Amino acid sequence: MTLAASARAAARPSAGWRWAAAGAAAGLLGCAVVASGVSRALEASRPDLAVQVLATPGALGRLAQRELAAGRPQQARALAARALAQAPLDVRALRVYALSLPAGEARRRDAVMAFAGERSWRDSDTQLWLLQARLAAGDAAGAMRHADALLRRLVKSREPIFQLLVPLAAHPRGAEAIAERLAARPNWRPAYLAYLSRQAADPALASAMLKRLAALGAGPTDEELQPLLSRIVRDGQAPQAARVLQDFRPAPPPDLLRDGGFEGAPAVAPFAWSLRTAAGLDINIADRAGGGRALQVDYDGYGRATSARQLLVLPPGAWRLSGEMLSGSPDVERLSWRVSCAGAGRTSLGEVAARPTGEAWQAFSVDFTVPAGADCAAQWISLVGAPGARRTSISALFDSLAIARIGNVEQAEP
Ligand SMILES: [Ca+2]
Repeated sequence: MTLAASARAAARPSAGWRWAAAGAAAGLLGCAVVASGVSRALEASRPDLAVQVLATPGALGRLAQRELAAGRPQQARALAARALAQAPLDVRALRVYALSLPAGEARRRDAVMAFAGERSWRDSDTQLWLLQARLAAGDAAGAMRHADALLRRLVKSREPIFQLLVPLAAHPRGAEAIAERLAARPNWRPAYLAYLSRQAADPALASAMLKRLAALGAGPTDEELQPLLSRIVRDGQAPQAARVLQDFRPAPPPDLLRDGGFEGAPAVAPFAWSLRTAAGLDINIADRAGGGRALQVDYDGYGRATSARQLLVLPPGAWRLSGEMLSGSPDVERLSWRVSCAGAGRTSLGEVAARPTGEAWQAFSVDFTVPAGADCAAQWISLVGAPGARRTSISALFDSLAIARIGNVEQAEP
């Protein structure tokens, strides 16, 4: 017996016909689910059949939707009207009815869609249509109500909606409407801010949005700030990124090394220590005997590795890197601190090798000059491992790193 024949047989009028139909369909579908579940499954997979045997609003609505998608608006409207006669608030039927109205009835269509949207914030198709309609009408606040409803639910497919919102962010009223939503910290906020930072043609759009949020008392977290800084650095504008960071995290002195004492002072990547553990290299921030914390490195002296680094934006001029270290390892010279230009040339500006210190901490320093020019507008300070011929065991602690100007400041300025 085919599914259709079975359903027709089961559809004989009787007190329990719905149950019978459901039972027959359940047998055919080979699944032992409850009757209402089968009704829903039938509605979803064969709304044409479900209309014959069940005639539920759900089945009528689905069939109406199918007809509309197939380019038969009159049939769609008739089926939607049947569904609405039984269930006047069925959102799918409302939406299909509205969208199958002839072009001359745009006002009625809009009114029914708005009603459907208010009825259910969970119907994505309705919310998306309303979002686009509000955007087309220039109603930023209205658009954001629907965008918010969609984005809170569509965790995995937010990008197309973020894309719709990029032009909105470029207009003052649009940006204001977006910021109002973001200020409530919805679940889509970090993803949206990261998208805007990475994808907008001009990163100033994201920067302006973060400033709006700060003005609303809902400024960016470090995680929300980081994609914007990385974007600006990637665009080759590291000093600009440092200024943006300074706007949001005022911390004197702004341009120098951050958290040189490894005490966990607030910092946002890439203007923060980035520690990289590799084969033969273990690095972490550890407690220091006598109080405070320090950078601890264990290195086998064999792999080539950059273990810790931070982006700097030192203006041109003469500088001194200083710090203190502790190591009893004879081969510790294989570790050195280096300052180099962040531009394509990666020109090394200065380097100081570690040295065995015995039991006591010892100071170290190296002087270097930052040249003028775009290639050296930003610099990396890094702890690098220079591999030797044989493995060894190197253990060292570094602390109190600082960078300060030396020489005549007047002359050093560009
Ligand atoms: Ca320290």
